[in-house]
Amino acid sequence: MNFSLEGRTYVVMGVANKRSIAWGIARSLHEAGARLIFTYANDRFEQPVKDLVSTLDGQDALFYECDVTDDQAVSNTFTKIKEDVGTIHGLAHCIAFANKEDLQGEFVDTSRDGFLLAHNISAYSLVVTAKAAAPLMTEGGGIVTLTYLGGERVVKNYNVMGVAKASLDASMKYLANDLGKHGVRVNAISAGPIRTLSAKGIGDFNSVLKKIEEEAPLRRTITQEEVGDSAYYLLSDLSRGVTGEIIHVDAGYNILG
Ligand code: NDP
Ligand code: KAL
Repeated sequence: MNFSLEGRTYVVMGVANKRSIAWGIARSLHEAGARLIFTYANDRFEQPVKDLVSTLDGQDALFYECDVTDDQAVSNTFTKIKEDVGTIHGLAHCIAFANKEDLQGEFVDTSRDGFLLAHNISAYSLVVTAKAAAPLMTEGGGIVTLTYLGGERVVKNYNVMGVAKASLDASMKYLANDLGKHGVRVNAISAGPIRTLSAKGIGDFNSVLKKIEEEAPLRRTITQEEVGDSAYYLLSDLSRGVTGEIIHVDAGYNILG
């Protein structure tokens, strides 16, 4: 079995900057020989993403704007991708958003709009992109999304995002069941805390990282590269018998009681 991704094409959604988990995934896929397609929420991020990708040697990437809250934008994006490359072999979905005011205080205070926004961008977006992307995976394929422990149990301040991640996790499993018959596998990586743009400005993030360093079985936090390599596993034939799974890339923290 050849585990190189030479001759394969993957869509990476959610690179904001060099700290993004999506960027760790892009680098792992690039090193394995894959051709990459990047999508970003609006054209404000086009040049920064292009500048980052120019640092990848010999990468002949494509770029598309795709706001995942817009059904037509998602559908248009994958129509264009089909026209431009034909077949794709996988997709990394690294997208989440909640209003800042809903990521502090008590979950019970979440507004209807805040609840719906978080679920729209962070969970439904997987469903709509999987529907648009799967038909392009004519040789079979893989979809990977990013989740967090706060969807499985209560984590301070994660609040509405935890409920959205629970929805994302369940959506991932239902999608795995629907798309498996077409040779498309759907899995999630539950990453440990990493300092990214999303995590910026969130109170207490340092103390979260410190707790991981003190208590996680590996006694350290994890990196974008480590998530990237697990995504490579899930998007390659190495994991050909795996679907509907959540792999924790979190230095073992989730096993603690
Ligand atoms: P980043 O801030 O780097 O990435 C978040 C991305 O979400 C951005 O690229 C942003 O795009 C994108 N996004 C937000 N709204 C939309 C939208 N409407 N349409 C399209 N894209 C949108 O943070 P991370 O790398 O940390 O986050 C990636 C994923 O990893 C998220 O699902 C997050 O929940 C998950 N995760 C993160 C952990 C961490 O500790 N950092 C831990 C566990 C999971 P743009 O910049 O173009 O607006
Ligand atoms: C318990 C943890 C501490 C942090 C609490 C909540 C984190 C929620 C993640 C969520 C994606 C953050 C936001 O939506 C931030 C947003 O309100 C403001 N930021 C932005 O708009 C920036 C500019 C853009 C790029 O961000 C997005 N997302 O578009 C959780 C920690 C320990 C683990 C984390 C950070 C998990 C996670 O899901 O990211």
